[in-house]
Amino acid sequence: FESEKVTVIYVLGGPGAGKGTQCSKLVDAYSFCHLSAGDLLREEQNRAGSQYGELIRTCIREGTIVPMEVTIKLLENAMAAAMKVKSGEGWTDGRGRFLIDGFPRKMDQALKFDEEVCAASLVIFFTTSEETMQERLLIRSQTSGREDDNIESIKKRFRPGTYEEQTMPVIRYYTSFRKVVEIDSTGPVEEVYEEVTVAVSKFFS
Ligand code: UP5
Ligand code: MG
Repeated sequence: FESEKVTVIYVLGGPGAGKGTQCSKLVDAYSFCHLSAGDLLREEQNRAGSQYGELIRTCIREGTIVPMEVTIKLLENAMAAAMKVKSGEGWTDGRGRFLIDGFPRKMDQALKFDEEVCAASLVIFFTTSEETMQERLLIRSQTSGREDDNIESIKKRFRPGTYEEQTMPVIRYYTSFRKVVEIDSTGPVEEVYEEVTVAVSKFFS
């Protein structure tokens, strides 16, 4: 697909900050195609014959970042597929609208995706306390079946060095281009969503 024909919004924030929840709500209101990098990796991990299955499983369990070539390829393929299926469907301005959730988590990923696939127009960044995030993940663990929703993996996802050192530079980078909208995601889902819609409506107006 041609990068001029898509609008990309990155949705970032710590584990359990509410990225997936808010993206699902936005999909209904703005006919976005929502691509969660984590979900795409989990799908690939379970795909029979995938050469990356074991690698992805280990990274997700250990809360480390999967080599970017794998993630970028999955995102690119999913975008191309959505452009074929969805074009014309609600994308009235003729541009594909993508919410990319949980990616880029590292500076090298950001630069490579911007350069080789498409530059992001906006970054929605959810912040809340680690306590809140951990509590949410523990509740979700009762039903999610996710291999990283257990206290050991949760602790690893929060360990110093992953989020602060790898993802925060990405936020600072896009902040320098005035592309970041930071939203406190501590409150109830609907309250957070109100702020999200303000940011997104402004962007599309
Ligand atoms: N919930 C949500 N909002 C709430 C609110 N306002 N009030 C009360 N409850 C709220 O939410 C988590 C839970 O909280 C849910 O039960 C929800 O109902 C509730 P969710 O919206 O699912 O949060 P989200 O931010 O999406 O959390 P997630 O766990 O998905 O974030 P992670 O960043 O940890 O997970 P992700 O799937 O993105 O990545 C998983 C792993 O994949 C990474 O650790 C890494 O190993 C790998 N990965 C890569 O290697 N590269 C990538 O580019 C991406 C992922
Ligand atoms: Mg998620």
